[in-house]
Amino acid sequence: MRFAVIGAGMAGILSAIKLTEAGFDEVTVYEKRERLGGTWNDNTYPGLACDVPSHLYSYSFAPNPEWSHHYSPGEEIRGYFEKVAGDHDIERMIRYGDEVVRAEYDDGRWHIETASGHTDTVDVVIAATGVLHHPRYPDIEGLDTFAGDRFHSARWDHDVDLTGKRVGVIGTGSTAVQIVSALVDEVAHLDMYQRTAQWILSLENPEYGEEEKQAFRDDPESMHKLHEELSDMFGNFANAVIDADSAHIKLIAAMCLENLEDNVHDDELRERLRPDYRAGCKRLVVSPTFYGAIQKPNVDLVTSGIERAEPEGIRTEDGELHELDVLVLATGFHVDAFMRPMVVTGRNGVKLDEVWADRPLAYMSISIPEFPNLFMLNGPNGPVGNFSLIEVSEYQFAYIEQLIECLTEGGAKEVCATREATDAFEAERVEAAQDTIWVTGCNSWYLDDRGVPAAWPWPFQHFRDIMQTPDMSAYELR
Ligand code: N01
Repeated sequence: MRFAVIGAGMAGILSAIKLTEAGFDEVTVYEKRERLGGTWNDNTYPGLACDVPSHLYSYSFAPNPEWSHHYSPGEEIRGYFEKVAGDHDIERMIRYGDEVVRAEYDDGRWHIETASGHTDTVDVVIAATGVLHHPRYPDIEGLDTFAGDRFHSARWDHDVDLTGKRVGVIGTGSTAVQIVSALVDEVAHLDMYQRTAQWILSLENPEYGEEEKQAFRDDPESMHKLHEELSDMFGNFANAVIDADSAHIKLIAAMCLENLEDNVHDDELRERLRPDYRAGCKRLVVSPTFYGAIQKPNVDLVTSGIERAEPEGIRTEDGELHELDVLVLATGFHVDAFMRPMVVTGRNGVKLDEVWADRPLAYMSISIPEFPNLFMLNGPNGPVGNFSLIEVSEYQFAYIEQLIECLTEGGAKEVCATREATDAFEAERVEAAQDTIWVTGCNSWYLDDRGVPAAWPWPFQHFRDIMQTPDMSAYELR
């Protein structure tokens, strides 16, 4: 059996390790960038960190006693993935700097083509291409006329020295909040352009002291225990957001409100920072430092809408010109692209772009009808945003391994979800999504073009349970 894993981020590295452990040695990981790490390679902006605790945002099989903080910085996380890849000797399988542009299923195998013209033929494709991956640039008139430096948060230009500059940050999501908090003391002036206020949960981020790290080194079991405890804690959060009436989501809302009331001192600024929708409706922003940063004298929260960009800066709807040297677009991602723009062709010439013309869908977010032996990690409508995606990927991979066994031991040549099972799954998912906090009156990247959350709307335990064993009646084996 030959495998192509697409993407050397967290999920691609996991796949390569698990396939190797299962005894497969014909595995190539295609990575379009020159380094592994996926989102932790793309994002290098100041203040980058993960708001999932580090001891949870770790592979269960690779606990790390060296985490510096409860929520460790991005470069440290990328370093962790590099170390795990090295420890498991999978770097040799990664083909760097070559993007897969085409995958076509023909004669029972997948034919892969990369941007450099390299071709490969494999039995199984694992798409580990990420979710928050394709930068979304704002549609702002005159953006190209801005004379200063300008870049998206996920394409940070480290050649631009921000010291003493006037910097504008567009956006108020998790990314913008981290950037503003990190830059405030470095720049001369900072404007944050807010279209929508955000609820902010303040969680402290202590360092791990040497004694604590030594205790983890001496007793790796304690890290497993901590991983489990944190997983349960996050399970509670996941359960809270899928039930808009839950006591837990009300508690989170109260914590966010208290943070706003206690920590923003100016009445007028506090009102401008107060969201007009429920906490958790958008993906919750976690920051113990943002309110401190936004109240510094060199920072302006700009709430008048953006009229256009001009060579000197941003003109807002109130007529004011905000002069800037640098403009940062923390404007999020196209979350419905998944493995596209890769051209993927399944059985009988069916094109993924056509199957996903309305919107992406997949059975259990893993398998697409008519695309046999192609499995996705963190595919459409999965548990994104409110779980540790590492834990999610581990469950998904264990499930995919059982589908692969149908090919290696079950005598089948093809396995993929049926159309009926996929449609039924999707209908149940859409129905359940109506009870979630995500549909209580806000705009967010969770919502698809119909306003239906493109996310997993069931309890965390349900996800764990359902990933244990594939229901083979939902699959077609040939
Ligand atoms: O992107 P976003 P992000 N004019 O889509 C605004 C994960 N993450 O990169 O809300 C003006 O959340 C837009 O405004 P509005 C996490 O899952 C995790 O910040 O649409 N503004 C919004 O404020 C997160 O949710 C960590 O009205 C415009 C912002 O841009 C996800 O990544 C850290 C605009 C986009 O926010 C995405 O976060 C960072 C326009 N034309 C990210 N267009 C962790 O710590 C867009 N906006 C794990």
